[in-house]
Amino acid sequence: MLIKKPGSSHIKEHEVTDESIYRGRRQILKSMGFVGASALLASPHSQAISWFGKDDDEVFVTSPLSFNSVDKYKSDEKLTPEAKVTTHNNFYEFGTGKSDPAAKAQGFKVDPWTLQIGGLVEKPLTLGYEDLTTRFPLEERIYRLRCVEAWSMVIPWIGFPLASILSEVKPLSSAKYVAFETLEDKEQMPGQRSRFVGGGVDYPYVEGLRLDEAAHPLTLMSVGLYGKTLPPQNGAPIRLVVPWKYGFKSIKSIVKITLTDREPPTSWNRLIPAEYGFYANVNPKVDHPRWSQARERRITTGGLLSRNRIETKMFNGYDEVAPLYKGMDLRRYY
Ligand SMILES: Nc1nc2c(c(=O)[nH]1)N[C@H]1C(S)=C(S)[C@@H](COP(=O)(O)O)O[C@H]1N2
Ligand SMILES: [Mo]
Repeated sequence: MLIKKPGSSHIKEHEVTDESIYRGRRQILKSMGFVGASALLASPHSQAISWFGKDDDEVFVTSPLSFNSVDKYKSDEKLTPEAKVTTHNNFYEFGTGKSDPAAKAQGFKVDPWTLQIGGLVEKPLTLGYEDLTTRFPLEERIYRLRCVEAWSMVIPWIGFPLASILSEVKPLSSAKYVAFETLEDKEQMPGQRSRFVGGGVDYPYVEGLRLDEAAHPLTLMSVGLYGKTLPPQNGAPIRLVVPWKYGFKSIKSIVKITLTDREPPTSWNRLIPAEYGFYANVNPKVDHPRWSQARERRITTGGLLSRNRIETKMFNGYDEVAPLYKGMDLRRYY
């Protein structure tokens, strides 16, 4: 649902284009407290609504979150502006165009929500909407996310490690992989109604990780970005972020997590196996059959600078994951 912005005197989100300004605003929000910050927004539903600059008089529904900023995951890199993060998306359930999700996912119902964690575990767990932001301590982590289409963003995610869930459900020794599933809802997701709108993907969208990848401390369950709950187009109310893998592994709007003993199917691998493998580690040395993966376009200001091309780094620069793949031929396991 798009909410009309109450007045014209407010700061426009798309004017917030770099980290220093973002930090400045965060400081203001913090010093005022959330209620005060909401009052600043002068909205009739001030507690629950924030504003995002889709355009001048439309905003997405989000809520402020409380979280800790973790030193290890701060960054000197220029952040991708919030207005870009929330309008340039891949979420084929809402269409294959980059602007489709922001346009078509508004009104997506995230409350109530049920996330079930089961399979080869000692203690299956079901989380409801409130649990997603209250059960595990939330952290802010600035991660790069690189799409297989050779663009990348730097995003201040909020979430908790997937490892927190795993240690609670206690995987059985037979568990070797973790399978993820997005909501299936043809009513709400036009891409699931038609092969054309949905890009031919088999729905529900599914993804998978090896258990050691899933348990790696970098692997994040994200519930927010830029200080607030996720807007629908970014995968509300909860999505995965695996920063050393191509973006398609970071599955959105998750309803099911299943521990298994065999490699789970993944949507893109099913659709075009020669182009998209199970591992999908960011790797500048292994080209996509139709284009090079050596460089990427870092999306920053949205102006001419956004065409900046930079070299893609192995594992997207997250070298600490290299031991997970020791001895593996990453050309074969792409
Ligand atoms: N359910 C679902 N999850 C998805 C996708 C999708 O189409 N459906 N697209 C993936 C791709 S290709 C990318 S690059 C990232 C984009 O995340 P962002 O829009 O938050 O930047 O989401 C991933 N997760
Ligand atoms: Mo992607």
